[in-house]
Amino acid sequence: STATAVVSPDAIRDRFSRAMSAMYQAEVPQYETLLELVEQVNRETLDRDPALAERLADHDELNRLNVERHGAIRVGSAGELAMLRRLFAVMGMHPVGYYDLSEAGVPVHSTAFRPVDDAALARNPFRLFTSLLRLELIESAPLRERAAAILEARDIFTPGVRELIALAEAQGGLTDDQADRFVAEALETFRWHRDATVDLATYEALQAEHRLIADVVCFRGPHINHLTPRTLDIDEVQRRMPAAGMNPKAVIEGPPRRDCPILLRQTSFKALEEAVRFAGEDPGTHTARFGEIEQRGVALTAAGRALYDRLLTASREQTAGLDNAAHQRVLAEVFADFPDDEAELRRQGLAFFEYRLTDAGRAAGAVDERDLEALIEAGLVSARPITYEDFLPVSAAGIFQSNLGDGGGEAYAGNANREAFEAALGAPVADELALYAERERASREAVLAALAG
Ligand code: OOG
Ligand code: NI
Repeated sequence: STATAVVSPDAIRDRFSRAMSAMYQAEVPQYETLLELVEQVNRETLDRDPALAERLADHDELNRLNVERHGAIRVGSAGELAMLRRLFAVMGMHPVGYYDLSEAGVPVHSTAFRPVDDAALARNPFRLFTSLLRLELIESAPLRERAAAILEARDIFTPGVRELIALAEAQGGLTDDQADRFVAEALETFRWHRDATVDLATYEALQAEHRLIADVVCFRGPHINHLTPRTLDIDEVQRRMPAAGMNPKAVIEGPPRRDCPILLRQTSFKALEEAVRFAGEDPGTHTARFGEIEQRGVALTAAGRALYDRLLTASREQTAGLDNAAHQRVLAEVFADFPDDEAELRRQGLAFFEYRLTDAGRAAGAVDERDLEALIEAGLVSARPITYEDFLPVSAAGIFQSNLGDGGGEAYAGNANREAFEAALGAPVADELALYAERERASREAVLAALAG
């Protein structure tokens, strides 16, 4: 056999995310409209604010803006989740974080498959929020066993993708040609199927237990249920959605608008009711797929996250039932207690930053000063906010619920079970805070070592 170079996992992920986006545009035309709206608002925002454009370019954020997406899928069994882990690893996407949604009445727990190192994130940060159904939370034993049997009988992967995953593992990557085949084969797992695998009565029984259970169990595979572009002005996109024919959820999830954006703000348009066919040719409809947008800010430290969680909880007592404008006003008042200034966020240890030498710093020769704030003040070092690359459980619950409609949101006894999730996955999930802390630490050491001469 000819020895041929393997292509980088980053290149495969980039191809896959573009192929996924093209497939979803063909499947859900409203997604294409949403992409156009986001692109237009991003362009206007950058035109209006050249300083922002310069900062984003400087921070390696501008290149990735137009390819940046996250998607979401839901699977039904440990075997499916473990195989997905191997599939995503081929593209340099690894499980980060554990999210328990049962507390919010959604019988799943989740992780995000995403790239982890700086260069990979800068190239294409494509991520997939991946949820595993928790059949053990179904109370009725016969229904639980029926769902398990249906899931047991399906294979969500093509034989081709199974072979290529094994090949990638054995040879340490894929050649250009194999990578193209891998992308085409992998895409099949996430395609929409009009034909349900069950009859209408089974669908309705599962739907009555929880709409999400029917969505996971009754189809041939984990159809991609949304793809989310990143906007620079989520308030403006939300305002323009109705005129573009989209029905946005009531409120934007996450923190309020700020000078220094933190974490993640998200909103979505409501899921579409789509025609499906049940076994026995019964026609029906299924509601699963929706559109979502996000605006990302700086990653918070454990202290910053604790402050965010405390303020969000405090605001929730006051925001119940409010429209978005009023909701955002209350949030802004409550979040006045969260410093909105980069230097203050650094000094109080609330957010993660990456340090770099400035041109002056590179020219400075050996410097005695070891205090980073003093070095920043002297113009030798710059600090850039590290972008939050993960998700927020309270926001995710809000997104799930706005798409489950009536009958969603019943309570499951909140019981996180990270061990069970990792056992199903066949690997531990990385701790997102540790990843950000390591990036900050490495950049600080590098800067100080360079200045020590
Ligand atoms: C995932 C919902 C959560 C997000 O961005 O937090 C989500 C799903 O509906 O499967 O997409
Ligand atoms: Ni999402």
